[in-house]
This record gives sequence, structure tokens and C-alpha cells, in this order.
Amino acid sequence: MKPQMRNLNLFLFLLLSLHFISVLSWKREEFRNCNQTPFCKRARARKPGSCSLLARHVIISDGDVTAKLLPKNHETSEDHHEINPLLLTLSLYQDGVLRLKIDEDPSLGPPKKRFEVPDVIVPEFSNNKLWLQRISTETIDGDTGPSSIVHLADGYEAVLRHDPFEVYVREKGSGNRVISLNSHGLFDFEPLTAKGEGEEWEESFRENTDTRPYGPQSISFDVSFYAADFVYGIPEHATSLALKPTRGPGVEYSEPYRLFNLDVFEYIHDSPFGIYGSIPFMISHGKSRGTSGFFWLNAAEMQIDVMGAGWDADSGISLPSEKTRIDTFWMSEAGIVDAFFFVGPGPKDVVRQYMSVTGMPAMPQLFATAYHQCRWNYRDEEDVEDVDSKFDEHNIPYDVLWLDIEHTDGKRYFTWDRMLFPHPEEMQRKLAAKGRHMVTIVDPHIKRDDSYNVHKEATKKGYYVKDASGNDFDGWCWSGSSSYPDMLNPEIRSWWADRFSFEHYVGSTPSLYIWNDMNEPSVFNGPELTMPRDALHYGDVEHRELHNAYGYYFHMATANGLVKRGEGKDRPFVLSRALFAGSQRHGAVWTGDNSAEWDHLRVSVPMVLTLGLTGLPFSGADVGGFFGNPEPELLVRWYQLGAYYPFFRAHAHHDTKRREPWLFGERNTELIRDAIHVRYTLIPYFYTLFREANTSGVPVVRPLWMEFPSEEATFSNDEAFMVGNSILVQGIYTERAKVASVYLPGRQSWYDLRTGTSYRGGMTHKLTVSEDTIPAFQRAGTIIPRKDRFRRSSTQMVNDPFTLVIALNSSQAAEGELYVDDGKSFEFEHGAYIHRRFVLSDGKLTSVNLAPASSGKSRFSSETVIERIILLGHTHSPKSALIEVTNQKVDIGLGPLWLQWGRGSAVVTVRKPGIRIADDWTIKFL
Ligand code: NBV
Repeated sequence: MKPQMRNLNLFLFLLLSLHFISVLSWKREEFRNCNQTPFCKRARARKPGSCSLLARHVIISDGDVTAKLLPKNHETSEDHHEINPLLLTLSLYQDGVLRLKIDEDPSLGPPKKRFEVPDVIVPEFSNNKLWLQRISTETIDGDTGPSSIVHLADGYEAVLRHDPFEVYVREKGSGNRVISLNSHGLFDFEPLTAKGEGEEWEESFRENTDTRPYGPQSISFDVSFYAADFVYGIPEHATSLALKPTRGPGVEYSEPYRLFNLDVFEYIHDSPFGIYGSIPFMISHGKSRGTSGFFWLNAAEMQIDVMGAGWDADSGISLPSEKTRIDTFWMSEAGIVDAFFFVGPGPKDVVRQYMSVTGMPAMPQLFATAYHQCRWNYRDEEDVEDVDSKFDEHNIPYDVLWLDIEHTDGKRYFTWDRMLFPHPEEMQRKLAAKGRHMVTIVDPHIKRDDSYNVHKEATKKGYYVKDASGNDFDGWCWSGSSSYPDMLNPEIRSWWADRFSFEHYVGSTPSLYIWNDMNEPSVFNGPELTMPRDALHYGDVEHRELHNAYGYYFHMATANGLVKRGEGKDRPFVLSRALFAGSQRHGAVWTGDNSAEWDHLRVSVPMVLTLGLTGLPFSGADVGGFFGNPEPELLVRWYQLGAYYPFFRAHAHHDTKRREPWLFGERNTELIRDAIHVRYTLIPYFYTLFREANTSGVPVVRPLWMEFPSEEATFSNDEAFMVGNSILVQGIYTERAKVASVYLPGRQSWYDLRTGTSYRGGMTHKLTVSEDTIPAFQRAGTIIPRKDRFRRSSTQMVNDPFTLVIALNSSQAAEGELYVDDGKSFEFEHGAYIHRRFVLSDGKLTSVNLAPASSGKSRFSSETVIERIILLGHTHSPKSALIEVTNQKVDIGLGPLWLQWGRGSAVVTVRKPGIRIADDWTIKFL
């Protein structure tokens, strides 16, 4: 490139960066609202009952129910176009999953095949399909025509009503509805048509024009949840856990919940506006029936209204269970209807059913569940070394040090700025020697620089997303003029995965893992800071059709890259900002650029809980807040809460003051150290929960109602949450808080995690709070495995002994689990793990094996022992304990009673029982 050209480019880049910095706060006008989004505006203007489709030709074909959807007067439409019928398919799957597909009939020659999102539904799902043998028909209530009924699962039936067209699930016997679609007649499907003369299809927003070569192609419909007190889900939004209504008289939000992956600077803490990720999965929960769910697999822009009471006051449509029905309205710009109904009836059932479709969460490596230290940026090798050694000096454990974009050579990912990082391998090795890891950032925007290998190859192979005229799409991002690999194409994903080999990623070592940022994708000069909707992907798919899944494919390709790099032996770790349904299979996510404000601390809880409910157990928010400088008190409270996030990472913008844990005076260092220590002691418990998520989909942190589904007081509580089924945590979200009101659900007691003090369940307690900790309690009837020795990193704790903390319930019983494996490889998938259930009843504590009998070579064993057992809530203090291990009986005395400083509960400690976690044993308390 000529020097003048280079200068011009530099100038342009600086100009753009300046513009970018000046918009560095949430600017509503940068983004479209529903009224500025034609498909949303049109859909919202539709009146209930305006759908005139009928289901005809209802038959069984290939084990599914199929039908044609035709308008009542189906020969011609109002404007005398011939109307082609839509094809409907209803399929049934095990565990009460109903799938509804509606698309145009390809044999009738639509101008293009509409996009169906590939690689989200897991292949095993199709094995769960039930082959339908028969349909029965019934004329329901006052209908003039019949409905087709099929058996769905124990106690449930799927109903296809013919006239007017409606699909719902009902309970057998009672006939009570669970979920329904098109009960309000709002269904609409805009078929692709060839452009007529004089038709204007372009759409403009600010300075950008979308050519819309296929014209309007949106889909919308209403979905109703019955016996529902609240609806939840559809991340990602910075809002409450129980979704607030968006339509109807007196609602707080006037915009629908937007699902459109966007890079939003300084997002606000209470808004239905779309941010980095989209999961079109909604869950309803109610006291009388339980839980149900609805998932629409569609990656185009989506907008979802939650209707408030009275939204349809004059529609004239009357539906059963008026009072406890929640109506919602779903609108998408493109794609097809590929929708899934989940019957529950418990919260954990719905999550499992959803995950049978989109896959179980990946099992993380052990180190990834510990504490991560990040900042934009750790400047150079000296800085890295200094931060690393200060953690040791201050006796604070940490596992991972992160490097942001400045570590690269001019934002060319997979490279190093060799002035600042001349010895990347050595730097990583030094960390690895202490059992620590490093994470570097790899974004999708590839610098258009002919001397940059990745760009050269991608260009040569034609691997970039194309613009509307077929050239490599060229947008602005951190690296200046950039192009974006087309991650929809499996061949390109495989090429991308190869970039992570040690040979290609020079300077990387086996202890290096990856962070994917800006993968919405973020394009500084694009419409709404993203890629134009008319950009083109593999198979002529328009960007508008797959937008919300771009980041998902990028995350997938990166995670596959790390697996390939380790020859399939090691589990990957990749953190992604953009997310979609199924992202749980590829790694962790975080809630993006939050701010150092109390409100952001507070909203992090519903955000993380919602991600967990919709399949993503491994998430967290930037501890401390990304933008701005937190007061020490806020920072300390954030660490105290963040220690319970599944993904626990501190991070900060480069314009903020340095905020490593030791920079705020001795007392604050001590408080932060304490908070991090709490997490390290609980790593065995967290890891066990990650395994539970990996096998059942149940999230690591859970809304209270997931554990107490019939307690109404918990349904809209999003200030407190459960870690697994045993710990309840209440954040402190205000400055100088002296008291906190904490609702403790259930009939059993709760024990303060620090003091062992017991509190009654089923009531709200007004608690005095100190700066030492946020309120956290262990539920009576549970057993928590801990490791109480402090080391530099989780890796160094691997052989440390365990402590079991047993909180007895009113019948003097308790139960808990421990899962342990090698923390790194995939061998656990072949049975190489220890999984125990500890059961205490009738004065006997037993360790029961939950792992299958080991098969073949895949075995995992451990010499690790239990060094201490703590009993809380015993009514009679045992005098001694007798250990029975494979016929050996060993008497041991009790250690000193640990009467701690709290009021109430005495703590009894069995010291040095010396039993291995790998063995079967029983301890009798005498
Ligand atoms: O790479 C820089 C930052 C990163 O630190 C942050 O975590 C991301 O969410 N990145 C966004 C780009 C710039 C944000 C202003």
C-alpha cells in the first residue's frame, strides 16, 4: 500500500473511532424501535381475529400430522393474487414435546427457499420422534367444525383445530389448555413473492438502506400460556426475571422485547431493548398447574409482546381460564415457523424438554469454574507478571489472566504485539507453573491487510460474508477496514477451527484459551452497528435470516478449534458475547458491557438467572462493572455477589482506574479476598452442579421458584437466587445497607453459611447486614462438599481433602452429592469419574456410588479424603462416630465442638475421619 493511502486510511480510521467514542453511551436514536421497523409496526397493528386460515387435508404422513393452511375464500386474495396454501406439520417427540412447522410449499415455486436454522437442533432429538398411528377427531365446545386430536404424552393431547386454525396442548381428561397458538387469530405469514412493477421494497434507517430483494416475508402469531402467573425467559435483556407486560392499558414498557443481537454501548439496566444475544424460548409458571414452555427456532430479528390485562378488551374473543392466562405475541422478520411446545409440568421438566431439542450444556474444565482476572488491557508482559505475583503476595487465589484486544499486532487476531509481548509462550508457561491459565481475545472482524495471513487465505478461498452486490463485505471495526468469515458454512468453520492449532496460532500454548467478543457481529459503520441485513451468506442466505445465530456459529467454530488443537482430548473454554439457542454446547457467555452502578449489580441477577432458565448455565456479569469506576463499597459487594455467579470474572474498560483487589486499602482487600475464598471453598459444589447441568440441563444458579415451585412469594423474586438446591444467596444492592429483608422459602430451616445460625423457612427475615458478607444460607436437609485450604489456584487444590457440611432437617436427615473427574479431559464421557451421594438418616451417614461400574480403560480414581464433617442443626449431640469402611471399624472421637459466634445453632465437627471419597463407607453417629 502506498504511504499516502495508508495515511488516508489511518485518518479515516481515527475519524471513525472518534465518532465511535462520541457515541459511547446508550443512544436510543442509533437503534430502531418497533415503529421504525416495518414488520413490527405492521404486525402490532393487526386486530385479533384477522387470521382467516383453515386447516384442510389433515392426514398422517411419515408419522406426522400434516395439513394445508388455506384462507377461507382461498381462490383469490383481496388483491386477486392466487394464494398458495401453507404447509403445516405437527410432530410428536418423547417427554411431551410437540413441534409445529409451517412453511411455504416448495413445490409451488416460491422465489427462494426460506431459511431453516441448521445445527441448533441436536441430531439425537430426531431419535425421540414418536411415529403417529392415528388421529381422532372431535367437535369441541360450540365449534361448527372438527378438531384433530393426537396423544402427546402421559396426560396430554395436542389439538389441531381446523376452523379457525389453532394449535394447542391440553390436559387429557380435564381438557384444560396448557399452551395455544393462534387463539386470538393473529397468525400472519407473508409469502415471498416476485417484485411487482412499481413496488417499493427498500427500507432505510438513518443513513443505511436495505435493498430487501425478497420483499416482506415476516411471520407473526399469538401464543397463550394457561394457568400462568408469570412468564420468563427470551434473553437477552437487562430487565426483571418475571417479564413485564409490553402491551395493554397502563403498561410500563411500550416496546416489545426485542431479540436482535446488537453491540449496545452502556446499555441501560431496565429495558426490553435487545442486546448481545437472543434465545426465543419463553417459560410460564403458575401455582395451580406448574410450568410450560414455548421455543421458536428462528434466527431473524424477533420482537415479542407480553400482553397486559385488558389488551384485548374489545376483541370479542373469549378463551378459557381468562384470569390466569398470559397472552404473548411473537413477530419475526423472516424464516419459517419451527416451534416447540413443552408441557412440563415442573420447572426442571421444561428445561430438560427444551434441552432435548438444543442439547445439554458442555462440561467446563475445572479451572474455568474458578476466579478470572481481566482488564482491557493488561499492558505487557511485565504488567502480567506484576498482577500475577501480587495475587500471591496478597494471598488471593485466581486461575485465569485475560488479555484484551491490545495484546495483538494491530488487532490482527492470532498475533502478538511483539514489543509488548515478546515472549508469549514463556509468559503462559510461567502462569501454567502455578496452575494458572491465560485467555486471549479473538474477534470475528478480520483486518483487510494483504500481509495478514488469515485475511489472505480467507480472501483467496472466498470465505468472507458477501455484501448485497456479491463482493466481500467490508465493514469497520477495531481493526479498521475488516471482513467477516462466513460462519454458516461448515467448511469455513472447519478452516477457522484450524487457526487455533499451535502451528497457526504462533505463541499459543496448551494453557491458552479463547474469548470471542463483537460476534453479534459488531460493525461500527453498519446499520445499528451491525451487518446489513441484505449481506449474503453461504447458500444465498440473507444476513437478515440468520443474524441472531452468527455469533453462535462463531462460538461453535472457535470451541471446535480448541478441541482440534488438543486432538480431541481436552475440553475447550471459550467465552462468547453473542449467544443463541444452543450456545450452551460451546461454552460460557457473559452479559457484556455493564456499568459500575448499583442498578447494574442488581440486574445482573435476573440476567444470569434468565440465561440459566433458557439453557445457558455458564454465565456471569463483569464484576465491578465494565464502564466507570466503582466505589470500593460497590466493588466489594460485586465480588461478594459475583462469587456465586457460575462464571466469575472481574473486568474493566481501559479508561477506568486500575482496580485489582489490593488497590483499595487493607480492609477492602481483606473483604475481596474473603469473597474470592468463599468461591474457592465451594468449587467442589459448583463443579458438581456443572455436572448436573451437563446431564439434566438444570441450571447452576436458579430462581427460587425452580426449587419451590408452589410458593407464590418466590415467583417474582429476582434479588435472591439458589445456587443448586442447597444455597440461597441474597445480594445487597444499595449503598451503606444496614438491613436486608430476606425471604427464606420452604418449611425447613436455613443456616447462615458463615455462622451456622439457623432461621425459619416460609417467612421474611429482617437481617442486619455487615460489610463482611452478603446474606447466604444453606438449606436444611442438604450436604455441601467444600475444600477449605487456600491455594494459589483451583488446580493446586486438586488433591486437597474435602469438608462435608451437613445441615440437618427436622427429621434429622440430609442429602447431597459430589462429582469429581480429572477436570480437563473428555474421559468423563466414558465413565471416568467419581459421583457420590451422601445420605444421612437415622444417625448414619452413607456414601453411595452413583457412577456406573467402570467400563474398560476409562477410570478415574482419587486418593482424596474427607478431612472434616460439620453437622448443623442436630438435636442430640453425638458423642462419637464409628466409621465402617469395608468391614473395618475405626472409632474416632469428636473434634472440639465448634460453637461459633452466631446465635442459635451448635456446630459439631468430626475431625479427620480419613475416608476416601472414592470409597463406599458409612459413619454411625453414636
Ligand atoms: O475488546 C474491548 C472490549 C471488551 O473489553 C469488552 O468486554 C467487550 O464487551 N470490547 C467489548 C469492545 C469495546 C467496547 C467499548
